[in-house]
Amino acid sequence: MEALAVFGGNPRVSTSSLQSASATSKRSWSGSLSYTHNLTLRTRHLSAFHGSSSLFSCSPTLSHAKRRARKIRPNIFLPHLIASMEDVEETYIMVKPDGVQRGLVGEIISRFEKKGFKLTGLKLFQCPKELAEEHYKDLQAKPFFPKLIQYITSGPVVCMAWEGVGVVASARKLIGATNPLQAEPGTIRGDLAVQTGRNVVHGSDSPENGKREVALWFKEGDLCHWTPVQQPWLRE
Ligand code: IDP
Ligand code: MG
Repeated sequence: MEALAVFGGNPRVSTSSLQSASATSKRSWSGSLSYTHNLTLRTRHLSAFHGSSSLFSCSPTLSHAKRRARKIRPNIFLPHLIASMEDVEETYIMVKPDGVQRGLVGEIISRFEKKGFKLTGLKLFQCPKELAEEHYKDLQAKPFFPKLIQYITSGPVVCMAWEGVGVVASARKLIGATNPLQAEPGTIRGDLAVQTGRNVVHGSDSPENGKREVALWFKEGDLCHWTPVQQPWLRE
């Protein structure tokens, strides 16, 4: 390898031979790495790097011939590169109508914020019946389905998209068991609710459903791809 150059976050930058190795949505890219010999790889969360200088010791402005003459080898710090390519998931979190009515919106958002995940979408929304039915289509055969749809459409919900490595499973842990009486203290449902039919919050149950639900509740233009300043303090 000769040299690598770091570019800022254009999510629509070039394709690559390495890109196919990563089965992630375009939406979640926030940066790119470009190898000067027509090898371009895209990665995320370059802000997790402590600037390009700590990653690449070889100046990208030197010509190939000059570098060869000087026998300069780039010093890529591999752990940073690997960490940056860890699978960033997205999850759909929703404060249900009871959570909104009970004034728990701030409390619930705060739990995910404090944990260190990245908020990429947020809106207060009156959910139409069709959307609620589509969202919960896997539960269609359950006897509680009609009541569930009535509950979810009974008032505004707060829709959120969150992003991060391991965010789907971690959010489920933060939320707690479906039945709030069985949810551990310290979890959202364990601390703030008493009944399954009023369990204040929803969280996607798999990375696939995370993508599906974020796409269902948000238009691409509603989502914000940004780099929190705290990122280098959250992931090495
Ligand atoms: P989850 O929200 O923990 O993923 P699911 O089994 O996917 O739990 O159920 C979706 C939602 O359906 C629950 O959060 C709850 O609001 C509702 N629900 C599930 N089981 C029951 C039930 O037995 N009675 C009433 N509502 C239920
Ligand atoms: Mg579920």
